[in-house]
Amino acid sequence: MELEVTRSLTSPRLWHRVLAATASLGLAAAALAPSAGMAQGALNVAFLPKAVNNPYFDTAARGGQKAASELGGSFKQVGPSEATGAAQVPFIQDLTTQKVSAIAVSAADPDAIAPSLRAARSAGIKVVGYDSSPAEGAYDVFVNQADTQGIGESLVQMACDEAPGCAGEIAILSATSTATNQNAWIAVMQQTLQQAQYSGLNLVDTVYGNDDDQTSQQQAQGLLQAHPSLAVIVAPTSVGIASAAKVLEDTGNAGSVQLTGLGTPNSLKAYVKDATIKEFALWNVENLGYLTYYVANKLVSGEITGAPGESFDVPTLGNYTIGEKSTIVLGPPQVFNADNIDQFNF
Ligand code: RAM
Repeated sequence: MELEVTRSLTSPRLWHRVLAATASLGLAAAALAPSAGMAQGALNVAFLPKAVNNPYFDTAARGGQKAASELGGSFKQVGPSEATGAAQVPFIQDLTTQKVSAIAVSAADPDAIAPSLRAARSAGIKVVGYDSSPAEGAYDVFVNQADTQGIGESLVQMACDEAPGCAGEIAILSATSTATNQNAWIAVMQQTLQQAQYSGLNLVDTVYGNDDDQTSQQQAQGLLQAHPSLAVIVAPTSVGIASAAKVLEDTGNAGSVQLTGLGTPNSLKAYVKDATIKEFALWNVENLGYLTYYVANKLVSGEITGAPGESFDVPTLGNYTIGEKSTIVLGPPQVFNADNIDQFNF
């Protein structure tokens, strides 16, 4: 588990109080002079998400592009269409051959991509993990979107909010079984469920939709069939939660089986308005990409090395200090519900 350093909220109850204010954080940034903070030589950063064609990663890419234009660097996003480590490896190898200055990667499988990332680092390329951490030793800095403990606890708290009387069967619809971020959150959920206040909740199943819409829908249907008394599905994946919402509506289970987790507001707005989903969470994904690009720039320029204790400023976001396992934390996430969802557009 990554140790957070700054700007995180660990209490799920506190998260619920973080309201729309965070939405505007950073997005109205004044443009910087193009050369401000720019690394020596051409700054050329490639983002490699778990998979392309996922709106979540497209939003992060927008933040990366914004930072690139502020810094006078170049930006590109490349990646596979399926979220596996094996499919990410050839992209890492290609980017290494191209001698990009930095690779920002969300690990679909931390161990599968570690050898190729280590080879990239040996070739002088900086590696920034974002969203889902690569293995230790295979990156320079990992940009965590929010405190891992806080995300896991909040997922349990939302399940408790949604289950009548905070009691009954719950199931997790995850992304891929190898994803660092998903597994870290699920581990925190399992620990949190041991607490007395959640003793009425019974985690009966964890299934994997691989961040693929069809597979996620099949897995959601499988949960409904296997667990006729299911109270809540928790889907900590932006793809899976939208797929599960569709299944609940299509099968007439919306309202009787509750759904919560992590997702993008635009993909879930309709489901919040018709009460298929009452609340879910996410962080400022554009800022995640923006911060990631700035970290890449600072590594390339030598302003930071990734060592714990180093601190630095990022325009509009503030000051960050690198913590254990060379990790920084973007900031607190946002809880979305019918009262605030119209204020967000991503
Ligand atoms: C999916 C991916 C990503 C996760 C989000 C919430 O897009 O699994 O890694 O952070 O959901």
